[in-house]
Amino acid sequence: MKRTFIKDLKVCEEEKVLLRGWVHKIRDLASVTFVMLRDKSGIIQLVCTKEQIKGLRLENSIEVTGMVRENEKALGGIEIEAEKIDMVGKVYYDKLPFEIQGYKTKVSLETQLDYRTMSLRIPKKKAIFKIQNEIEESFRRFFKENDFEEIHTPKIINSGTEGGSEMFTVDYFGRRAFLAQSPQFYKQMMVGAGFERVFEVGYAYRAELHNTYRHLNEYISLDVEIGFIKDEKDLMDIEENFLRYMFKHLKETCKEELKLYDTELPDELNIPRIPLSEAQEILLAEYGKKSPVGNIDNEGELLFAQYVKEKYNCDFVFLTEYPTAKRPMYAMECEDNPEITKSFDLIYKGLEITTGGQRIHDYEMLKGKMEGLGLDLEAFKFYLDTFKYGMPPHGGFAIGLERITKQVLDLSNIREAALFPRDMKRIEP
Ligand code: AMO
Repeated sequence: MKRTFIKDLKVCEEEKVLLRGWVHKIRDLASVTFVMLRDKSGIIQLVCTKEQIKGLRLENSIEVTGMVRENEKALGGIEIEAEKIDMVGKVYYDKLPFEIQGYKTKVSLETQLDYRTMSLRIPKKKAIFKIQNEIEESFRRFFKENDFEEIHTPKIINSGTEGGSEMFTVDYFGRRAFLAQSPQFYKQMMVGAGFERVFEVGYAYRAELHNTYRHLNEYISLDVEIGFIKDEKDLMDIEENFLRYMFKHLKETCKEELKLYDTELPDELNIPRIPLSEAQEILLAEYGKKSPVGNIDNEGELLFAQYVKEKYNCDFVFLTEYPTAKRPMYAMECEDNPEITKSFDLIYKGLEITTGGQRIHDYEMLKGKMEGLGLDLEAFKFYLDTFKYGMPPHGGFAIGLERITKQVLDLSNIREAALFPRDMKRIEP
């Protein structure tokens, strides 16, 4: 008999089915015994005999054959009258690390992460990754539908892309190599390679000494790069269109999962675009909040998000015109003011989820910029050479997948949105 997933069970279909899954809950009453069976797609009530549940414990994995019956009182209006239950996966524990059924939020995040395969069995925790999966799916679909091609670029590299010293080193056959902080150079090179429009879903590594609710040392970056743009406004337009597409897709595909998280997804999206310096002035005038030179700190981001929500009724804001001194060497300067770049950040509910911008595409200009910064041109030759052969005006952006998931669901810690998070203290499980 073919196995049926719980989500595919239909009311009024009195037929025999084969189900597989885990024992979620056992209710052994005087007159009747119920087992709640959980599989990857849902939970269903089994009506069993005392004999059938002998030796059965929570989280045993089992195989069940039985008849589908209608029952108004049961979850989803149906239950299974079990004919045969086979235990296919034994359990070996004295006490579960925490309850899966009736899970209490007081289980610390550390414990949840220590027992990750168990915490992921909790339907509400699992839902995070269904939603994350659909964010990724909508990203792929949207960009493919818009003539982008998916690429995969190396994660072991020989030079930094984002500046700073936040790189993990790797012993590469006796040579020093690094883990990529971003596919930045390679996605630009792929525009130069004639692909014009590319995207990548891949890991990025940051050796940042940050132990916060919003930093991971290994995160998934949704990267985009586009050739023949006019300026950075084209990039913000496309990111905004993607977000509209993503929210629609999530509403269509994750109804049940979203319900578990009491979160509102916008029906319409018109994201204000505000120059960074203006945002800093508003923060000072409205909240007496001083900002660091050329940036807004985390508290400022949260306050500014509050301001934007009140004024524009929007959870997002593009901060534009970041100072040249604060952006990596590849950022394109504004024609009328070399002090600022054609770049932006996207803040979502007070957290930066994207950085993007137009890049320098002229060989001489880029070379001059790198020399000015004292960079070793030899180490960047593979990148710089691309610009000798008719590199078009281009730009792109990157969205942190765990960060956008965290913000969609209002999770309090980014680690909740990573299956097996890597942070300063944790490299297992
Ligand atoms: P940036 O360094 O701002 O830009 O990173 C882009 C986005 O990636 C996410 N992110 C992180 N998420 C979790 N933990 C971290 N430690 C972390 N660091 C970054 C954030 C951030 O907005 N090359 C540029 C992008 C571009 O211009 O195309 C870059 O990597 O969501």
